[in-house]
Amino acid sequence: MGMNLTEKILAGRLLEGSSRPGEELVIRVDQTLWSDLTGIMASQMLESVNPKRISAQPTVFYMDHNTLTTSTENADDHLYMRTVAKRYGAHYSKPGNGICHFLHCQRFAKPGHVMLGADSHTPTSGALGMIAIGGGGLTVAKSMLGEGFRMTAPKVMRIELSGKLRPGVSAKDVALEMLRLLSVKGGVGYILEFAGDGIAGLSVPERATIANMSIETGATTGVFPSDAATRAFLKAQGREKDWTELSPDADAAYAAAVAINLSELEPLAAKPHMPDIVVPAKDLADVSAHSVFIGSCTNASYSDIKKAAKILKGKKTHPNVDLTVAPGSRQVLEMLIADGSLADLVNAGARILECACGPCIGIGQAPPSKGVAVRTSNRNFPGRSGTADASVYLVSPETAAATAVAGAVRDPREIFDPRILADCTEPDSYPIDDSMLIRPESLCGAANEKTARGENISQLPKNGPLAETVRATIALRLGDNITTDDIIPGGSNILKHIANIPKFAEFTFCYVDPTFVDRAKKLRCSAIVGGDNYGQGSSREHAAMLPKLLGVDLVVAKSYARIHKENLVNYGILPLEFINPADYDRLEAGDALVVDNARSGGEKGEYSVRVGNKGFAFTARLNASAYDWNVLLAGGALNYLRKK
Ligand code: MIC
Ligand code: SF4
Repeated sequence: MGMNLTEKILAGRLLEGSSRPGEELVIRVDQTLWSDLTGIMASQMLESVNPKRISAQPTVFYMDHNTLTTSTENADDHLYMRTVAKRYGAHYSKPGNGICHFLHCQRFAKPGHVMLGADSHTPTSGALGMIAIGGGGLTVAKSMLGEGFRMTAPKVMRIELSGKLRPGVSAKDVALEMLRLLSVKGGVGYILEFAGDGIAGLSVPERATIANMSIETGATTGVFPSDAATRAFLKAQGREKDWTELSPDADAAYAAAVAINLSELEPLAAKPHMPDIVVPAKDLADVSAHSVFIGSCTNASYSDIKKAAKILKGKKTHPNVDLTVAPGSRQVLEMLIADGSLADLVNAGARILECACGPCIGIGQAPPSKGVAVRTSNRNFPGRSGTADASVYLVSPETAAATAVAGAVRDPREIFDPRILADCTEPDSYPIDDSMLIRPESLCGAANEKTARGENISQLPKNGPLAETVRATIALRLGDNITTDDIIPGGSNILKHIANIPKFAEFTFCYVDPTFVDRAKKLRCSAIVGGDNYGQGSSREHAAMLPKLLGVDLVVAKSYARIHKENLVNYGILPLEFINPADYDRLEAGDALVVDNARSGGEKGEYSVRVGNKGFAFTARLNASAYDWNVLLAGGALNYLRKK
C-alpha cells in the first residue's frame, strides 16, 4: 500500500509516536507564524523561558490584525513584538505589509515543510504542499522550546477535485461547496488532502483560498500536492529553489473521501451565521447589502481583486452600498497600482483599506445595527464583524463585486459577461520588495536588549495546580457550535485590549450573555456546559485564558474543536466530554458540579461528576494524552514548562 501526501510529509518529521490515526505523535516543526494577536501570548512565554534563539526558522511575526492603533495599546504591542523578534531571532513584518497567511504563501511557504502558526488559518500555506497547522500562542511557543508539536494523528480525507471551473465561478465557491458537503464539524479529526485532475487548473492563490477554509470544516489542516503550478508560483516569487515535487502514491489509502466536480459548481454564498449554511447566490437576490468587503486571507490575491476591478470598471457602486477593498499584501497592491486596477476600483466608488485583516475580524467597517454585509472572508459568526446583530454573507470576489453594483446579492453572471475575466490570472513574475519584512539582524537594537513592554501589556495569569476536588457551579449552558468569537468577540473596541488581560476579560461572552462576567466573578469557581463542537473557529487562546481568569475550572461539552481543546489544556481548564449526550439535557445553569477525584481519577480518563443540588451523577470522559494530563496536573502549559 502506498502513502498519501500527509503520511509522506509527516514521516520525515516524526520525533515520537506513530502517524497511525488515533495514536499520539510528536513532530518537528520547521517554520512558525505569529500574528499580533496570539503572538503576544507566545512572546511572553518565550520571554519567560528565555531561550537563546528560536529554533524553528523562519519564524515570522506579522503585524496584521490590530493595525488601527486608535490609541497606544496596539502600537505598544507591535513595539513589544518587534523587540521580541530582535531578541530571539524572528522576522518582523510591519503593519501594512499584508496578512500573515497570504504573505507567508508568497515569501516563505515551502513544499514538504511542517509549520505551526498561532492563527487558525495557518492551513492556507497547505496550498504549497506544506502541512501547516494552527494553534494557540502557547502551543506554538511550546513547539519551539524543544517540545515539538503533539497531536493525535489525524485521519486523512481525500477531497477529489475534477473538471474545471466555469467563468464567473471561483475557488471560493469550491471552498463553500466543501463546507456545504462537510459542515463545520465534518472535518474534525481529519487532514483534508486535495487530489484529482481538477487541481492542475487551479493557481496557488486559488488553492490557498480552498486550503484556508479547510479549518472551517473543523479539519486539522488541508494540503495540496506540489506540482507544476506550485513551481511556477515559486518561480514568479523568485523562490524556485524552494520547490520540490510532492504527490501521493497512486495506491495511497484514505480514511474518507469526498468528490467535487468543479465544472458543475455555480456561485454560492454562506448565509448568516455559519460558513456551512451554503446556498446558490442567485437565491439571495432579495438580500440587500449595506456594505461589501473584498479582502481577507481567503480572497485578496492579485487575481481576486483584479477580477473585482474588471467587473466594476466603468460602473458605480450602488448608492446604498459601502464598498471596501483590502489587498492581501503590499505586493498585490503594487500590481493593482501598476495595471490600473486600483484606479478602476476607486472610480467605481471603492474605499481602499490598508493590506491587513481589517473588516474580517471587525477591525473597522462594522456594519450598521441589524445591517447586512457581504464579504469575501471566511467566517460569519455573530458579533465577529464588530456589530452584535449584523448579518454577514460569505461570497467570492466576483459575487461581491456584482453585489456592490446591484445593491443586493447577485450571481455575478447575471450582471456581466464572465468572459471579461479571462486575463485575470497571476503574473509570471511578481514585484519583490521585502523592505517591510525585516530580518532579525536588520531590526534596530542590540540582540540582548530588554524587550519593550508597554504599560498595557499585562502579565500572563498565574494558575495553581489542578485541585483534587473541583467544585464548580454551571455559569452558562450553551448549545452546539459555540465559536471562540462567541466566547470573546472580535471588533476593534474589544480586540485592541488583547494584551491587557484583566480588561479584555470584561468582554467574555459579552454578546451571548452580558451578565456572565459578574456572575462568574461572584461564583469564583464555575463551569461551562457546551454542546457539540465547542470552541470552533479561531485559535484565540483568550477563549480559554479569560474564562479561567474569571474562575472557570471546568468545561463539560458533547465534543470540542481541536484548537480550543488544546487551549483549555494549556490554561489548566479540565475539558470533559459527556459519555452519554443525554446527560447534557439534565443540566442547567446554577447546578453545582463536583469532581471529587480530579487529580487521582484523571489517569483513568473517566470521572463521575456529581450534580450536588440534584442528587445524581453522570460520567464524563477526559480525552487527554499522557502529556496533556501532565500539563493539566501542573495547572497549564506555563507551569508545566517552568517546572521542566
Ligand atoms: C480569526 O480569524 O478569527 C483570527 C482573528 O485570525 C484568529 C486569531 C486570534 O484570534 O488570535 C484565528 O483565526 O485564529
Ligand atoms: Fe485575518 Fe481574517 Fe484571516 Fe483571521 S481570517 S487571519 S482575521 S484575514
